[in-house]
Amino acid sequence: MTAIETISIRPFEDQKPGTSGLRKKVPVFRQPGYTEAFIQAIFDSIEGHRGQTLVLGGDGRFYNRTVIQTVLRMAAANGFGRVLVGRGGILSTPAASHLIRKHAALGGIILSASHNPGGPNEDFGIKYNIGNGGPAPDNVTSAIYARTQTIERYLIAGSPDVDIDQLGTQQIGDMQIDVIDPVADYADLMQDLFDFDAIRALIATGFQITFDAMHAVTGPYAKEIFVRRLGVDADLIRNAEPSETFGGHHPDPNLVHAAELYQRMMSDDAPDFGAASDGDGDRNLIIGKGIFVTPSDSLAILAANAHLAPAYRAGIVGIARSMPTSQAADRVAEALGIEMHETPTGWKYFGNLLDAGRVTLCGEESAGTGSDHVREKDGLWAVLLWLNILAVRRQSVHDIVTEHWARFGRTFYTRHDYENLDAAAAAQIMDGLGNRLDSLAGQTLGGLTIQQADSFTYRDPVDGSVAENQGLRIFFAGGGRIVFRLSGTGTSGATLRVYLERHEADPANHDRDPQEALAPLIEAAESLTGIATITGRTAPDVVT
Ligand code: G16
Repeated sequence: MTAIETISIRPFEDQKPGTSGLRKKVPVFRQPGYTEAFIQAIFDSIEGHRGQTLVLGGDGRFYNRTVIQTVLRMAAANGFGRVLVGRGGILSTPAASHLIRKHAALGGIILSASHNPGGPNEDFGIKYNIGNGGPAPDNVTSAIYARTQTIERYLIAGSPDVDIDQLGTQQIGDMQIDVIDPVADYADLMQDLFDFDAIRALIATGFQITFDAMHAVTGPYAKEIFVRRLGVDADLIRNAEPSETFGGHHPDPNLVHAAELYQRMMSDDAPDFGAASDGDGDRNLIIGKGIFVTPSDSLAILAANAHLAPAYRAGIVGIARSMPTSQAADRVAEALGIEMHETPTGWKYFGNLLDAGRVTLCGEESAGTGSDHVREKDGLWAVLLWLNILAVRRQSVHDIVTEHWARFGRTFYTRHDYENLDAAAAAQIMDGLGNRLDSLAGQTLGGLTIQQADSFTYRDPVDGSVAENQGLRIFFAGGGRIVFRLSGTGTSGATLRVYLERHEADPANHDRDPQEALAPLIEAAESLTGIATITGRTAPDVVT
């Protein structure tokens, strides 16, 4: 008989989930009872979990293995019937989403702080996904948070560690634990969606692909899919051994943290196609020889070409993008005569639209793209859809992108991040602008006229739920837009994100540098908010 222990605890005040689950520094999670309190709050808030199946895995970062054992013991004590856990405690976020759907699990717990660094003093995270495979929506995360504020005990089985490194079935009391291959099901799903023969044929012509797994979870997935199933040269898969500290780097696939890949793709002897993914495998970076494709453009181009891949041959029914993502995809939706939805930042807001069959593709400026095949963004899926399109069109990434711009116009886009700001200063900037929104229309800033200004509110067309205060939007005459928003994924201080865009129809101007093409808007952002005066920062920390 396995003993079930009831351990008394006091609530922790700071367990409010952010954009994507609870993210904190490892020492915060290591406080006695902290991790257990949050997991118990999840179990206490989901009804009917007795006897049900839970999917469990993480991105392999420091503390992953410890928390996997804690969740297993607590799931047994709370009466779950079965847990499917990835071998070594590993599951990429999209692979976990797929497994939840495939096995009709009640939900899943994914341990990840995404693109944030890992290590004893770095970041860790816990997120709960519901039965559709997607991130818990606001009503679920609110219930979890409410429970963390009153929690007084957690339940845990007094059992030894489970061997998570051997495939097979084990038990804790009445609960069955299946340690499964984290890669196989996901790789099969990708092979079902895409034309692997066509991609293999493209590679056989000498088309060179390089992929940077950033020492994160996608290494084993990339080896199976790209090397074993598609014939990519193994030497072109870089940083494919997952590490608990991501080799000491940020597993963030952007031009700052994947700078080496970027330099290589801009060199004279660059491969034809370069890509990277993040800590938990849901983000993507796409770079062609000599050309970086912004996530917003990538969504638009994938939407315009998706019908070239078997899974989307019948056409896509609709597109959704997060509000700060550029409006490039809207032009494609208009041309295709399909629905277009604008949601708040956070993949959880796409779930209802996908479940209702209103959209097929979703995307975010924060390097996330995905489809209705799972309910998470999916880094390798995006890479494979690009490869499938390239295999059919037999053109370079550069030509595909510039042809897209010639047809739809180019939406110049950039995001400026001010990281680790004093919370009061960040609030002063947001409140200062937020309080003046009603008086801005008609004002002119450096030759740009403000047409409209508001705070974004989303009404979900499927269940009618409302999300308010999702970012401040300033629209200018002529189609320019600036969005101001505070990040919900950081673990120290506040991060202010400023998103800037404008549409340019004339192909003669499409080669311009985005920072230069957006300079008047960048200046307008400063005069609207006084970021430099309030924070003392004269330039953003990260420009993407
Ligand atoms: C998470 C969410 C995304 C969101 C991103 C950025 O991504 O899943 O939907 O766009 O955070 O959020 P923020 O601007 O609030 O920092 P990930 O990859 O970190 O899980």
